[in-house]
Amino acid sequence: MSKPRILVARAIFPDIVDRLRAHFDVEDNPDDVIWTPAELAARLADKDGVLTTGSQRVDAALLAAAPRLKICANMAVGYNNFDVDAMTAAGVLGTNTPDVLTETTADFGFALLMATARRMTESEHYLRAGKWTKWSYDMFAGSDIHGSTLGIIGMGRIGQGIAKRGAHGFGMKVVYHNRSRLSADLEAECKATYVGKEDLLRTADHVVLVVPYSAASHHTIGAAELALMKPTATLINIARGGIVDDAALAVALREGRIAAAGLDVFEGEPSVHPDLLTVPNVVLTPHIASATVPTRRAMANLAADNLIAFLGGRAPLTPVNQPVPGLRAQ
Ligand code: 8YV
Repeated sequence: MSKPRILVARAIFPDIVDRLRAHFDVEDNPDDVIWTPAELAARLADKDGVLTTGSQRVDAALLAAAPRLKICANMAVGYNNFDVDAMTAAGVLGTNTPDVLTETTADFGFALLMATARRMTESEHYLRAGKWTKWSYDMFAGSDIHGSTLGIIGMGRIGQGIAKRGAHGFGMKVVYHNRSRLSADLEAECKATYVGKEDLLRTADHVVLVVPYSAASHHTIGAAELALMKPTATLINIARGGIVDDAALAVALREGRIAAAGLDVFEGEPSVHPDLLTVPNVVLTPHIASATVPTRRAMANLAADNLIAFLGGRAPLTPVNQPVPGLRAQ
């Protein structure tokens, strides 16, 4: 019997592609070419499965061009690149990579918070530019982390990881806002108090965004929300571009309406709003919150395991939908 055919749509660890080759006929993308949606669709015309990353859109048009496709395994916990309703209606399973990146991403969120509050990149640029000639009392004076109030919007697994780091490691008071409240046990574990979004924005010294992207969370932080924040506050976005109105944020940073921001994700990335590139009080990183070698390997392996299980007739490990089986061409 011939093996199922899959596409590994972006370059990933070669040994994990080899692991997939033991189960499938694999077309991969070792040069990491960024295909247009039409080029991706053409490659999927004869495939049973695809390993995608968070930047590849899977929508009704793509599914119509891929009549044999049964599974899209995202190498990402976020799956806003999937039109889940269209996939479910078409009988296509989606999977993601939860849990394996939680602690690594929470580490990074906290690192970005610290770098932003303590003005680490701004001061490093100053030093590298040869401008450091003397000590002065207010040179790169930032804001404290220990003992301050940490506000987390989006209290899923990663948000909880950041809360624990803040509460247990730095003695922060943690408040959070989420679609639903955590159980009393989880609130106690995270030492976190549920508050309304406005309350959080008004009282937090550091606001961290970890909410999944959807139409409902688009521009969770815009000009009106920035206006509620303390002028000394920092804003950290490790969630998705589009959660923050980047143009409004650049204005707020330039006008000193908030003290600083740390951003790992951007509207329209890899493009970055030009105004964010010219304000000094922002730390910018290229969507690397999950980027450690062990975690990226765990993500790729979990995406591979989902393909191997599902196309091998077994239950997927981390599904995001429940399509009716048998709707797709064999
Ligand atoms: C990925 C992410 O690196 O998991 C996610 O949702 O944002 C990152 O860990 C990115 O989406 C590429 O797949």
